[in-house]
Amino acid sequence: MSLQNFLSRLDQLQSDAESAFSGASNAESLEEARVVFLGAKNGQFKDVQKMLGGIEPTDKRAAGMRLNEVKNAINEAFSAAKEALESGGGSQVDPTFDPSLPGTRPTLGHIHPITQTIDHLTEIMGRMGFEVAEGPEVEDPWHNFVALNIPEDHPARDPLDNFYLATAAAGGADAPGETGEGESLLRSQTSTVQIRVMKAHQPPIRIISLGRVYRPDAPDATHFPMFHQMEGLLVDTNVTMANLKTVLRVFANNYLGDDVEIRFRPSFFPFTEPSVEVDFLWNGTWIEFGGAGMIDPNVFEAVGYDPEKVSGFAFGLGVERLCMRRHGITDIRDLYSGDLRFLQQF
Ligand code: FA5
Repeated sequence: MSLQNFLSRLDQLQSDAESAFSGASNAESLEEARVVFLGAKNGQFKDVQKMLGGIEPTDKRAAGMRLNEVKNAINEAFSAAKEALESGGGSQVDPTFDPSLPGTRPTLGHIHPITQTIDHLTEIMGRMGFEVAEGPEVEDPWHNFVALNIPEDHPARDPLDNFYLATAAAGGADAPGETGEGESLLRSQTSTVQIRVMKAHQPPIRIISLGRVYRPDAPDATHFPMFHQMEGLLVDTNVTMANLKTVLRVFANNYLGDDVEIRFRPSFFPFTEPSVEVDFLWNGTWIEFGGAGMIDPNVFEAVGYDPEKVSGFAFGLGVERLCMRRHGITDIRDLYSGDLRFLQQF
């Protein structure tokens, strides 16, 4: 065999082996290719190596040198392909991939404006030392009414004003008779969390609780059957209405701006005495954001506190109304329409 033929056979072998190794898409096909080219018995390299015997003695040295080079190159190509497969990057290029086509932009999630508002309110109240407390959305009448001094015949307990559930009480009883005869309902106010926190902890207490509440209100621009409230509760000794007003004013100035004023209007809630409606003046209009007052002694007694020793205030503000005021939203229903063109503005 001429040297020329031998060398071109070697070149062909090297290029075949390299493309077979780099084209292997997994460990099995790489091993098959290795046996074809480097197999000790019938491998193609062995076959070519045998042809060395037919080369003229004067050309043997050059042929042998080239044979070694090709052997090293094929071994290196095999190691590189093996490493690429092991590191997870198959060397096979997807034939359908066209790098010149415009990409598909991944859709990014977006935090709902009410969740953003909850985070913001939590941050402002946290700076005044209020910690976050939570309670269940499915409540029993003891926590939703009885402990909050709302008697059996009070209109707030009317089935037309609440979502009663046809299941067993989910909140669990904290004391005998606290399950309200096994009924349960979707909580109509976050004031239930006041009771849960006071039952579990002794004063001083300084908490907020932000969450969903449910009422069968017909939806309109300012009402929705599911909405959120921010409950605040502070219990200590010698707490006064002035403390309540200061906390709410500092809150309003931080959330809505320095030019916001606050007003208390006399009102009635069974669980506070005295009770007030809280209005904020903003851009020339007084707007009601929630209710507040000093904790009624009957509530302290229901949770086992001595009303002679402790005093405190509570407030409950509508989160949607706060969010709407801050962002200039005119219809609460937009918040729950699921319309991304609206929601993505926040
Ligand atoms: C209460 O729910 C009392 N628990 C507040 C309270 C807490 C008083 C602690 C005293 C002490 P009220 O029913 O007024 O109060 O509701 C409070 C606020 O929730 C309202 O001012 C309003 O901002 C908001 N709100 C009430 N109903 C709806 C509704 N259907 N949709 C949206 N927001 C509502």
